[in-house]
Amino acid sequence: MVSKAVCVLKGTGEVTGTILFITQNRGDAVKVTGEIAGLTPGEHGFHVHAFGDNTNGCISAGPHFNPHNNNHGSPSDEKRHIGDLGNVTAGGNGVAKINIVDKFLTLTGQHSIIGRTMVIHEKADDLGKGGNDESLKTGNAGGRLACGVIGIAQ
Ligand SMILES: [Cu+2]
Ligand SMILES: [Zn+2]
Repeated sequence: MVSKAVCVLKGTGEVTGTILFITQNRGDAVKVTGEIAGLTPGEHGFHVHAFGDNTNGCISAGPHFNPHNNNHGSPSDEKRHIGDLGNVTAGGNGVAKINIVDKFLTLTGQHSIIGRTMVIHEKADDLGKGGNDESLKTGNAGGRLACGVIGIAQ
């Protein structure tokens, strides 16, 4: 059974984007594709945050989605937040093209990301290697430029 989800990113500034999530079978890796525009060139932290709540803008999405109580890490780490998708890189035109395959994300079951929020950050995510407490929580990725709730796609 193919599962699909979609997320439209919006913020208070210029940053916008659309992200698609697709998985072939329950338990398979999730493919994440899409585009984010209006960014400054370079790396920007990109995570699934815990709550699908936008009442006070992107801040209401809470911390990184972390049901196993791990430290923040890199997408390639065995122990990390489920929501840790690392960085996306914007080119000189401010557009980041996203093409990620992730084995920890899931669109089904208890730890499904549907109903949670995708956030694109102001700064690069240090992937837990920053050598301070904040690095192990947020990757020091700074402010939240845009976000959107992950919903079931057509
Ligand atoms: Cu984040
Ligand atoms: Zn994290």
